[in-house]
Amino acid sequence: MTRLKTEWIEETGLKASAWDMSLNDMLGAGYDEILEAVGGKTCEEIAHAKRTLKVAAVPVTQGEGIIGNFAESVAGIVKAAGFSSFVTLNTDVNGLYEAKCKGADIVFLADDDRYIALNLNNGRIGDNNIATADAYAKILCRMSWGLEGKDCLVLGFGIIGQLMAETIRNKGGNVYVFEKNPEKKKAVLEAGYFWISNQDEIKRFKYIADGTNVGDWLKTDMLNSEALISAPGIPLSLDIDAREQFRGRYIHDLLEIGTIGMLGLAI
Ligand code: 2YJ
Repeated sequence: MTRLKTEWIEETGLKASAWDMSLNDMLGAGYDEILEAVGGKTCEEIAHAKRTLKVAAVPVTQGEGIIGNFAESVAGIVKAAGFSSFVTLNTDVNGLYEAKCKGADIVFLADDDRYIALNLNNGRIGDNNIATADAYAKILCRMSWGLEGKDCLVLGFGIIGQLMAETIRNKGGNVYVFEKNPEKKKAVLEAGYFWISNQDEIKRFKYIADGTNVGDWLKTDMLNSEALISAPGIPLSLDIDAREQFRGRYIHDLLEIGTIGMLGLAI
């Protein structure tokens, strides 16, 4: 799991509304649709949640410690989605206590291993891995006007890759997995997916979900010119030229889509 860096998320909170608009431009769907799709809620339920729920982001010092701007970014994203939100002054357990005392219904918090949204009223929980993978797989589905019967390539068979593969299969897609680690072949085949280890084969695919966490390795000439790429992996695989060539054909962010999906699961 990639640990975010302060400088990567300096403007995330401030730009969270603009990113919602960009998603709407590119996909005809933004935060509201992610809340609906990942959380399985109706738009009435979501509108009610926005009016009534208070969300707190609690900084956590455990392990490698606080990432500057992390809790602020989370609160900013939640606010941009239309919810009331705040960052607690205190950290860890004391921050959780503060959140509850100040009337928070949902708390967001992350340590080095897990990032969750916990609903203090009903016990619902939104895990970042589950929410991120589900949101991005559904984004790929939307970008592609449905995945039924389509050959889809999942890059990387880590946690996010595995979860995206499941959602893609549930959407009717034929799942191929490109993974460099040969030890994962057995698990890929046992799960009923096709195994690809030759990088040249990536070019065959128009529908790609990228769960790898090595930046800048995916070059323009490795990709199908019609490729649509849903890319939660951090850092982004596409190199600078591919980012330019595939502008509007790939979706990637560092925190927003996953956080909104978590909120969808927690409300
Ligand atoms: O509160 C803080 O500022 C920090 N404790 C945040 C830590 C964020 N955690 C991570 O980035 C980990 N890599 C886990 C993320 C899980 C996402 N799949």
